[in-house]
Amino acid sequence: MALIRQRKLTKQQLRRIDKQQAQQQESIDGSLMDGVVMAHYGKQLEVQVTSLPAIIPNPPVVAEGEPEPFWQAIELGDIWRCHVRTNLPMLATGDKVRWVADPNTGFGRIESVQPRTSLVSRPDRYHKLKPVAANVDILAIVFAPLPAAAPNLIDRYLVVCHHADVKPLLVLNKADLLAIEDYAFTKNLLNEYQSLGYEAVLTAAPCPENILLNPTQSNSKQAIDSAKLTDIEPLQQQAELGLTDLQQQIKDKLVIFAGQSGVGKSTLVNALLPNSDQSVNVISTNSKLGQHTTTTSRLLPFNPEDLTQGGIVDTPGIREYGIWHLTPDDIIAGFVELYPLAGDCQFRDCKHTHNSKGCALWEAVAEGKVMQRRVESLVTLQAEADTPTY
Ligand SMILES: Nc1nc2c(ncn2[C@@H]2O[C@H](COP(=O)(O)OP(=O)(O)OP(=O)(O)O)[C@@H](O)[C@H]2O)c(=O)[nH]1
Ligand SMILES: [Mg+2]
Ligand SMILES: [Zn+2]
Repeated sequence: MALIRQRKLTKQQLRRIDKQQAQQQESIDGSLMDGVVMAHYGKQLEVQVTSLPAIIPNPPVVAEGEPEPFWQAIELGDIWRCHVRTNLPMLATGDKVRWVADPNTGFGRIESVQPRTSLVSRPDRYHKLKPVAANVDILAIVFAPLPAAAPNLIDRYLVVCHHADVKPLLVLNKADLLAIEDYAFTKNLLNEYQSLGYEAVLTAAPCPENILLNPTQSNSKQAIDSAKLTDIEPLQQQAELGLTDLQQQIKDKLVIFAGQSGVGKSTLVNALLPNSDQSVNVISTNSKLGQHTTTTSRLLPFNPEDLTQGGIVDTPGIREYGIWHLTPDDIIAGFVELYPLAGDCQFRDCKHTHNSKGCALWEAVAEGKVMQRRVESLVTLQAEADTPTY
């Protein structure tokens, strides 16, 4: 039996306790404000103030001659380092939170997290699922004629989008290179995905290599001479419109850019952010803070003063996206045109490989209804997810 002496509290004492608790709650409620998680440093997060608390604390009155104590005023748009209440789930960049700021220390504490519209997470190298970014609206899947596009990687990102509830947007960058005939394959790839119903844009990012923007440079001249000249003008217009098109598509949205190294993600991001060297600035801010420079992802807003105008989540995490945490069913669900057919396979546990007996997917390939490479891509991804790597 527990040896706790139960003391009977008088009605008056109970009332007093209730009142104290209510006062405490009220003071937290009065200090609560809205914020958005801008970056993640292990246990600490950076949160931007998006609404002020109902009760704004006043700085202490300092007597003359006394040293002025530390005081961090709470202002809209400021970014605070925050701890997280222990009972909360793992938070991610993009999370909308309710939090309190302590002007005496300059630190905040996150009290709760608002429901998410989407969550991109990925398994870390120990296969533990980690949230990468929350409330992302669009995953821009960037590919290019050079380095040559890997269709299997595009399919992988489409599966990721499906699983995370994020809308995919295919971005064929370096459209200027399409002036070179050898790269017709890449354009064709874009058409294929469009025919599956995915939104797509064609862009040429402003940079010295862009042969449409710098047609007189020697390397551009060479490329243009080898291309059919008649093709260049419409392409030029299309690519120029493309960047505006991309801008329109991601306006007021939170976007992640994913894709192979060298396809031009950073170049595009810099062109899309008003303060083009923002990503460089962020690094210097980090080093000023001294420690915790490793960040999983960071939100770069289109308008730093108004996060509702969206922005870009810069995340290294999405680059090599493992799919071990997905089931074969999760994966096929990300193949829009194949998913409805899977139930028609002769065997319920059909692996959809080329020689699978009675495979509805391969029948559809034979009838020219679906693309063979998509079925092969599905099989590769399902096999990868099925392989225990530890
Ligand atoms: N011709 C041409 N070159 C481009 C275009 N966009 C980017 N580039 C060039 O391609 C190279 C790679 O661009 P990045 O923006 O660094 O590529 P990234 O996708 O960020 O690469 P990682 O950071 O390694 O993942 C740079 O030299 C860019 O100048 C484009 O539209 N046309
Ligand atoms: Mg980059
Ligand atoms: Zn099958």
